[in-house]
Order: sequence, then structure tokens, then C-alpha cells
Amino acid sequence: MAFITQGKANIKYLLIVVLAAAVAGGIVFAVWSCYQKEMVDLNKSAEINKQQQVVEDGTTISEVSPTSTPLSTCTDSDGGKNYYVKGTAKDSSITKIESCYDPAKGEVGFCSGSDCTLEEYYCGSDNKVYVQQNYKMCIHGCQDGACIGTKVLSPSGGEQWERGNAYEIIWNSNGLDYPISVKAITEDYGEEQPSCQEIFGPDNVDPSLGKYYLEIPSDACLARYKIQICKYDEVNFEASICDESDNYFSIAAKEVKEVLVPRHNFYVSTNDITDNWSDAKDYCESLGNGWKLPTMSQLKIIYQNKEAIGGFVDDSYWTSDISMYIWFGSGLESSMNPALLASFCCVKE
Ligand SMILES: [Ca+2]
Ligand SMILES: [Ca+2]
Repeated sequence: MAFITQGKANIKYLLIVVLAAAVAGGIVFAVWSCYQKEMVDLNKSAEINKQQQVVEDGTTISEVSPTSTPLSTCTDSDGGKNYYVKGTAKDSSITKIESCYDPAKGEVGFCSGSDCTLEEYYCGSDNKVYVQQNYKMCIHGCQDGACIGTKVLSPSGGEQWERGNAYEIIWNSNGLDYPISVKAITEDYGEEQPSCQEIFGPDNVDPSLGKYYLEIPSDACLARYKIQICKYDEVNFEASICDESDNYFSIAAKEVKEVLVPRHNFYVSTNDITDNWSDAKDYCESLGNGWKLPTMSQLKIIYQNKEAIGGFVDDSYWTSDISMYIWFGSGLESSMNPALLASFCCVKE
């Protein structure tokens, strides 16, 4: 009996041990499973962390598709980190459209304030899409996938522009209503004792055009300038959103190539510009030193010597007499609407 009793006790004991082992095993398996899961997540977050860089205060750059294999192509429709244009960036595993982001609401059409950010996508050198997020990037708010504001692209600095010519100003803008101002401003503008103080350019440009041909006045200061584009707050009459070209460009006097007209005592300067009569007259006078449009009799002499002087084309050439011209193809003298474009040369006695 004792043996049987002891045997039963042993069986019970064995059952308890087996049960305990099973429970313990289950616990160990569960812990191991969790541990494995934790490892995957940790690995994953470690990988993502590795791809993230904090470039400057408030800026985070991260790879959007960290697990994708390197690809041969990546495209970004706004050409990179272009905060004032909404772009779409694409590699072979992902397509991302730039958007305004509010942490409380997620993707939004418009946001402003300290939590408002732009998700700016671009291609890395490894042909993968990256995202840059900066809570300070859109200082005037974010609208429809780009910062509200403008960015002057050209001129960018170092250009040499001449009086009397027109040059292309190029910008990006988003969320700005008509009109904006496009101004050239001298380096010394607003200084107490400026060597030359000049500001010129229109106040009524459509921001959506993205470019404007700015005419340099024939008497503009010979100085260094920047281009400033502004949206004015029409209630408070002050510039509310502005951007300037990154560096200075220079305005120089026109280079005059003068030729003494054979057997006559006056000089002629040819150029490759066509203009209306009034602007042609201003152009010649802007050269200084007595340069002006030729009289009809002077232009006849020039026409007769055009091969010897050189630089002429078969076109109409203005005289100083409003609307009168000579057709240099045949020497025909005639008149036309002075608002039309024609070639011209300048003379100096
Ligand atoms: Ca972009
Ligand atoms: Ca953009």
C-alpha cells in the first residue's frame, strides 16, 4: 500500500513537474517570442535612426524607403529642395507628393504657426527619395504643398548688366495674390550717405508669371544692386513677404564701339538691338558724350558707307526725325509708326 500510495504520489509529483515544465516552457517561449519581435522593431528603428540626420535646428532628414534596394533612377518634379513649388518625388518603390503637415491634423491644405511644416521630398545621391521636414521652414505658412512666399532665382549675383538693356528676373512663388513688386535696389539704398541711391522696377507684376524683363534705365546709377520681390500688405501699406537675390549684380555703362565714318567728321556706333523710336533715341542719348540718333542726311551717308563701316543688317533704321527711317536693304527712305520696332545706330560729331 505504502508503495502504491508512494507510486501515486510519484505520479502526481511527475504530473506537477511536467505541468510546471510546460508552463515554464510556455513562458520562456512567450518571452523569447516577444524578445524576437522586440529585436525586429529595434533593428528597424535602429536602421531608420541611422538614416535620419538633424541638419540644423528644427530640420530632420530621413530616408522614405529605407528597405528598398538602390535604384538607377529617382525623379523630383521641382528639382530638389524647392520650398516654393509643390513637387512629386519618385523612386522605383515609392511616389511621394509634397504636402503641408500639421501634427495635430496630419496632412492639410493650409497651415501656419509653429507646428506647421512642409514635407519637402528630394532625391539623394543614392537615387532614393528622402524627406526634409522643418518646423521653421514656412515662416509665412504652408499652402497646397509649398511654403507661402517667393524666392528670387535669377539674378543670383555676379552678373554685369548694361544701362538701356532689359534683363530677365526669374522667381518661384506660392500663395501670393496679384500684384507683387519687382525692384532693383542699390547696395547703399537707405544709407545716410549713399554714393548713389537708386530703386526702380514695377509694382504691378503677376506673381504667377514667374519672370519679368526689367529694363535698366539709361541713367541708372553705376553701382551694385540686388533684386527684391515683395508682396505688399495693402491694409497696412507695408512689405509683408519679400525675398532678395542672394548676391549683388552690377550695372555698367554701355560699351560703345565707335567708327569714324569714312571721309566725314562724325562717328557711328552700331548695335544689335531693335527698339521703338522713342527708346532708340533714349538709348543713344544714354551713351553720353553727345551720342544721338542720326539725322536723315547723316543716315544717308552711313547707308552709302555701310559696307566699309560694317555691322548693319537689311532692316529699317531710325533717324532723329520721328517716324522717318531708311531701309538698309535698298536705301529706301520712308516713314512708319514710331511705336514699331526698327534697328538703329547712334552718331557723335
Ligand atoms: Ca522637392
Ligand atoms: Ca517643393
